[in-house]
Amino acid sequence: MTFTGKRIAVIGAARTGVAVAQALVPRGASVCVLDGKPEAELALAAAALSAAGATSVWGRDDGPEVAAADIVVPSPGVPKHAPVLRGAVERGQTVWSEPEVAWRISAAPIIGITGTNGKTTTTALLGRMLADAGLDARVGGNIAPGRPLIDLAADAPADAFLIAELSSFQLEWIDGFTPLIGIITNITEDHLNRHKTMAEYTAMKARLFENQTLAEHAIVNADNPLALDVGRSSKGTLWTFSRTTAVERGAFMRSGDMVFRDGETETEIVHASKIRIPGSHNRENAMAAAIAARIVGVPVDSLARTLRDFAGVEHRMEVVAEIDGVTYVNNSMCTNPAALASSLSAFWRPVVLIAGGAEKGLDFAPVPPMMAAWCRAVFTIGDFGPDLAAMAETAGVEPVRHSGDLASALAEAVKVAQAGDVVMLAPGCASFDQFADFEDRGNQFKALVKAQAAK
Ligand code: UMA
Repeated sequence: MTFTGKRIAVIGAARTGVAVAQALVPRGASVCVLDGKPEAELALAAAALSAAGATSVWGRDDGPEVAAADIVVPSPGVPKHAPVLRGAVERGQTVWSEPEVAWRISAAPIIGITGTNGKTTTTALLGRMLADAGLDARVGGNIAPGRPLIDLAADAPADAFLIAELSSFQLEWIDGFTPLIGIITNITEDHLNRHKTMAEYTAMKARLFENQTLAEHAIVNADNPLALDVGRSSKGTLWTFSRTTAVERGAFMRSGDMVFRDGETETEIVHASKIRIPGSHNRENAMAAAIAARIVGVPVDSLARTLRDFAGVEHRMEVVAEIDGVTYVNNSMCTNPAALASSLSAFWRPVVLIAGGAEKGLDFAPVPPMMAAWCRAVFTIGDFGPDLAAMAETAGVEPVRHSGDLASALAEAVKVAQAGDVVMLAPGCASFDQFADFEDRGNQFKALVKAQAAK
């Protein structure tokens, strides 16, 4: 479709707002970006917007510019029930998220990856698989740091593939969006402060598949009941992956080997011990990415090579240093209980855990049994730290302490860790009580570990 002459109101002047303006102004749209914050707080965005030829409004995110727009584009951080969006819906205006606009301008097919956990690793790994096979793969979306999907879409040729991590927030306002391949890694509790119920959260993830036909592909985790249900309701060609059972079309583990089956023929891809990213959850991510890569024609030997080489994503199970036989791991991207629980067994070694932060109303029931099984010690930080420390004590971990801040927690962890242990920052919580974001938290952890290594 053409955006020429269209009036676009974008709500939020951060990464999404700037990227939408940069993509649509050159396509002849008149773009106005509104943000509730004052201009002084968003000086870089203000400069980028004026350079892009967009107008901007500061200090309010609603007003006549929105009411007059042909299309309203909310940033993902704008809640669905925000007055500005309720007003637009009541007036019967078109409200499209940035991925919807990206899909409408893109010459290249989109591979969209969503899920509660694993989507960043799967997105990055799939990008590497395609690039290693000589395909033009462009990676972005919700992944941070990275390029918004619309930024990728703006200049991609038809023979490229756009590989985009998508959050449930970004799927809230899609309409015709149809990914060539959609992947749901898993669905467990997260973001209930925004989506209120699991049913609503699951329904948002399911939107990834809602416009697909048999010409498109839906890939889901057969070991995760919610994801499997969503896959079965898709009208796309269904592919599944499983760590425990052979599947008809997709990928599974058999005697330690990853096997790919396209319905008729079976091919062994690689032995699990050769996959460089650690942990059983990463085998799931590897299977999901391998299926997508096979669909677009990546040869099996190339796929296997990538799985042997790919070392992972920053802040996700990132090995920072080995000091006196102890491995220090930055898993700051772990922001919910399911991710915390699964990360504890990833190395199959005792874990000195640093966890805590801002809590999002989630159920931590899966965490204490994993703490009991894997933790040598637990040191907690942030608002939810005392609660997590209480859980660890009840689980029988000793020692446990609420250290308060990251530097104190690391200092205590260093004292109790023994050769062969893993000291892991796996907060299981959001970061905003003590840090700018999860990257800031991970970077501070890495700086502290490096200072420790230099002692
Ligand atoms: N704003 C308003 N009114 C509101 C709400 C926000 O004016 O009611 C303004 C804020 O003042 C702010 C701007 O909107 O200036 C922020 O918008 P945003 O939070 O959507 O931020 P962006 O920089 O556009 O980043 C978004 C994603 N952020 C969120 O989903 C919260 C980024 O994902 C994504 O990388 C980027 O678009 C590009 O696609 C980050 C994230 O934390 C990494 N995602 C969550 C996650 O992974 O758990 C979902």
